[in-house]
Amino acid sequence: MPALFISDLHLSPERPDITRAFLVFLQHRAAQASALYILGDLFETWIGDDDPAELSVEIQGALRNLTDAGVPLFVQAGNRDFLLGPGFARATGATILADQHIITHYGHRALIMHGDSLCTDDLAYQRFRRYARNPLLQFCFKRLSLVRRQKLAADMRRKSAAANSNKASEIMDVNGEAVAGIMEKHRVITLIHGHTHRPNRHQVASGERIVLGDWHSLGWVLSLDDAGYDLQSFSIATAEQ
Ligand code: LP5
Ligand code: MN
Repeated sequence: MPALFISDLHLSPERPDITRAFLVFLQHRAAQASALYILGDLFETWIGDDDPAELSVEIQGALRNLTDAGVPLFVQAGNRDFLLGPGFARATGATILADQHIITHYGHRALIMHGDSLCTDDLAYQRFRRYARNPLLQFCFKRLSLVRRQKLAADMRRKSAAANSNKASEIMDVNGEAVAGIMEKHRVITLIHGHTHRPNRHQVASGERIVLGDWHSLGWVLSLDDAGYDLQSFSIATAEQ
C-alpha cells in the first residue's frame, strides 16, 4: 500500500467541489494507503482549533474516520493554516509535524516541508512569516473573538492578494540555494514540498525536488511505494462523483 502526499487543497466554503473531491479521496484512495501526509494549506485559512465552522467540523470528522480505520495521518502547517494545533490533532487523530520532517517509506528517505520557508527571495513574506509565527502574537490572536479573527484573516488575505499581484513570479518560488542548503543539512536526495502551486519533479544537484500541486481544477497526489514516486493529477470535476 502506498504512502500518499497532498498539499494546498485550500478547502473553503467557496469551493464545495474540492471538498467533495477530498472526501471521496479520503474514502477511497487514502483508505487504502499506508499513511497520508498533508503538507500544509489543507484549509484556505485556519483561525484556531475552536472555530466551529461547518467545514472545519466536517473535514475533522472525515479525517478522524480515516485514522480510526487505521491509516496514520500526518499534517504540516502551511502559511494559511499554521494555527492548526492540539485541538485539531485530538479531533482528527493526526500527528502534527514540524516544518522540516524526514520520512522513510519503502527504503526511500525524503525531507517533507510546506515550502514557504524556502521562498527566501520573498523578503516581504519572510517578514510576515516571522510576525505570524511569533508565539506571543499567536497567543493574543487566539484570545480574540472568532468574529474578530475572521475579519483580521480576511484583511490579511486581501493584503496578501494585493501584494502578490505586484510581485515577480520568480520571487514567489523556492530559492535554489535554500533548497540545496536544506537538502544538505538533512542529507537527503529527495525534497517533497508544496506551497508554490507549481507541481513538477525537478532534478537538482542534490537529487530530486518534487513539488505537489494545489487542488483547483485538478487535484494532485504523490504516491510512494516499492516502485518509487509517482506524481499524479486528476480532474476535480469527475473526482467528486
Ligand atoms: O497566501 P497567499 O497565497 O496569498 O500568499 C502567500 C504569502 N502570504 C501569506 C499571507 C496569508 O495569505 C494571510 C492569511 C493567513 C490567515 C491565517 C490566520 C492569521 C493568524 C495570525 C496569527 C498572528 O502567507 C505571500 C507570498 C505568497 O504566499 C507566495 O509565496 O508572497 O506573502 C505576502 O504577500 C507577504 C505580504 O507582505 C502580505 C502580508 C499580508 C498580511 C499583513 C498583515 C500585517 C499584520 C500581521 C500580524 C501577524
Ligand atoms: Mn502555501
